[in-house]
Amino acid sequence: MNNFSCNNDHSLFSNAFGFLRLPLEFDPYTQCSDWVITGVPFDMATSGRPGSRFGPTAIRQASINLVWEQCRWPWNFNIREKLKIIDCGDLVYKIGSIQNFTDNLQIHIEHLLNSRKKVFLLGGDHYITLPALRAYSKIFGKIAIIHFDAHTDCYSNCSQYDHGAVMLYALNEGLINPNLSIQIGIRTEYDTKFGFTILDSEFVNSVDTSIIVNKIISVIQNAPVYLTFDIDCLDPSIAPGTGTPVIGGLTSSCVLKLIRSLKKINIIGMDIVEVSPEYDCSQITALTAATLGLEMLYTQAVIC
Ligand SMILES: [Mn+2]
Repeated sequence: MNNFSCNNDHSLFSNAFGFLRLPLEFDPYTQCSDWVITGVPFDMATSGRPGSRFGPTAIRQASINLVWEQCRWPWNFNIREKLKIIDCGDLVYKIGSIQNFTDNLQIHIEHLLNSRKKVFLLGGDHYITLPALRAYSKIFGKIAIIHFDAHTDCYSNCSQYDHGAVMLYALNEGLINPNLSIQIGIRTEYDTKFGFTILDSEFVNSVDTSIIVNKIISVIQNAPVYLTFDIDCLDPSIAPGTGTPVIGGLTSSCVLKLIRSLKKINIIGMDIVEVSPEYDCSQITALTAATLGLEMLYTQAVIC
């Protein structure tokens, strides 16, 4: 019978449930774990092309390609032996109600944080980060953010529910400390008045990655940090599957180096957002997101 068990399934296409083929745990609050992955299939705050509600499923599907490696290169250990990760499936909310979605996500994260778990969200559009920051701020006070994006998401002409104003609302609500926060990969119009350290894509693409790493560490210091990764910080030639692509972005090898350097940072929560599989080619955006997600988790396993 064992031959028919999904535990023995090493295929890249079947029995694909949670991230990294983890079984779905629908009661994550009482389960023992370090990190809880939650899919957030929400894209009602998208200003450009919708479709990131299908992001979590695409990322999970692509992550199956990463399961066969016991120790992901170039790490020298098996993450499963150092970090307990569970995937609790997708957040459920009343379809059509952005407020219900907002409340449900914040409550879900608060429950997890109160049971001493960290949360890794798979979006969804970037609006999902706002209820997450509200939950984190309730427990940790004003936190720092590392924000990878093509946009600052500080645009003042947005409605209450808009993925282009998430960081502005987070600032106005006092959830984050801009002086301890950094935005990386920006290449649309921006204003420095908000206090963030901004490393635009032209700068990131023209200097050695070690300079960027040192800058991140010097800005963040020892502050508790929420890492939010908008996939559109990457160049559209690498990550076309997203709602608001902008050319001139970062390369995946640059971003891999930056993510791997974050093992020295006190990360308390993470997300990857804006993967929109409808505009993807050969699942490359989903694979990139899945791989970066695994790399983010590896940085946390080093700390354990
Ligand atoms: Mn964004």
